[in-house]
Amino acid sequence: MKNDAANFFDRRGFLKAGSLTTLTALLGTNIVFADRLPKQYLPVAFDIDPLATKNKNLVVLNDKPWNVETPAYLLDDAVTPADKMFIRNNGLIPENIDVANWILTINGESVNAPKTYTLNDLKTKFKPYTYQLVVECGGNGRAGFFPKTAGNQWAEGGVSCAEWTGIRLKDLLADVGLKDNAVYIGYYGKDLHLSRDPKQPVISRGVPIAKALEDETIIAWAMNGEAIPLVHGYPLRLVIGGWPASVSGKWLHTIAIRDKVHDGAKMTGKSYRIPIHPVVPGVDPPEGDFKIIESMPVKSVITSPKTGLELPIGQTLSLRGHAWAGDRTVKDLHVSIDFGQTWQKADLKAPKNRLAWQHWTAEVQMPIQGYYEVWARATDEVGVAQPMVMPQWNPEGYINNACHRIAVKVV
Ligand SMILES: Nc1nc2c(c(=O)[nH]1)N[C@H]1C(S)=C(S)[C@@H](COP(=O)(O)O)O[C@H]1N2
Ligand SMILES: [Mo]
Repeated sequence: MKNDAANFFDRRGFLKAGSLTTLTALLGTNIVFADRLPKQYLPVAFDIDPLATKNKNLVVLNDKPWNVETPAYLLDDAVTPADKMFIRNNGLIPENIDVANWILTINGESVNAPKTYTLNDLKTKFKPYTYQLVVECGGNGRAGFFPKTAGNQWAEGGVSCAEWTGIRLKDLLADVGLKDNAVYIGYYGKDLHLSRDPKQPVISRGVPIAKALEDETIIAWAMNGEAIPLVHGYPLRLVIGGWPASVSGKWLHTIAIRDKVHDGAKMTGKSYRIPIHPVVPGVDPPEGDFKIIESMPVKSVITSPKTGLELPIGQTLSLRGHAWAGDRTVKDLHVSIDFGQTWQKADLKAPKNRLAWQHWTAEVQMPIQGYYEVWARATDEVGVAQPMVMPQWNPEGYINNACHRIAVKVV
């Protein structure tokens, strides 16, 4: 039953007769008021929802649509497993996915002629590649902005770095044939608007053609060596590392090659945009004064220990985590136990491939008993470091890359 909650409902969102039989059999008794279950609801005893395959310690920020955050200590794996991957949906997970007839269409003003591909075409006609890619929500860190901004209050866990397998978008576009005037791409996915109106777009974003044609921009059908989980875009997903994750379109069915900046849902207005010029916190300038977020800023996370550790005096504290820097690499990682007065260099590894996060480790010694914070600070290859406190405030609460802090009590 894993991952298939949507298949339990009919087109109108009510339990199918067949599903009811299955659930009754599993429960060993009948569901007395089954006909009164709200649309899209399963008996809670089954816990079949997008989280059915998720680690129970993830934090649900919203369930309509699903927005689920991974606490920092659960990001400890080198490669993020499916059960610890954050979820960010803008609409409803598509229902009744027909994999056998799934078609990817490439169209738009800047293709010579539109072309379609079956999943099998993609898997057999092009060379597959596997990359580990940082997928970080543009709103990750929003909870740290003051004054508060609207939107899901992500702390630090709206980020993942899984291994994605698929084909290079550039190989596919070479097969389609582009015109010289291509400037942007835009994706379309099969998810439904919260209103359930199929004509209402949910989200349709994209990137400039240069980013689209990078080696690591892929159309993926597998994550960590298995089919992509439903909630993460099954059966096909665009994966673009290093940029706001909103450009990595799930449940992908169409990519438009545009002769202008893509103008799909959440591409315009103030969505995924920040003011061109710094603003005083709390000031919301007019739409024309915003620019699209491109590469994400340098950032790091402490994944071990979990915040709140009690450490016996005299014991060395081993720290570890990851660091990443959008399109750039991370050059240095430092840790501090004295609120940023002094910094100690950590051991930092190279990324597995471009646009993957980098692992770091450090050992620190606390001098006396008492309360400490461990701060981690990454510096990218051009020397830009994470701010120790809140960076430039922006009205939508994007790209907060302040140092991650954990609490440690030496007893
Ligand atoms: N079709 C579709 N793609 C989407 C979204 C969505 O709502 N619909 N959300 C985007 C946003 S804002 C984020 S942060 C990532 C989240 O990816 P994940 O849920 O697999 O972690 O998916 C992106 N791709
Ligand atoms: Mo996002």
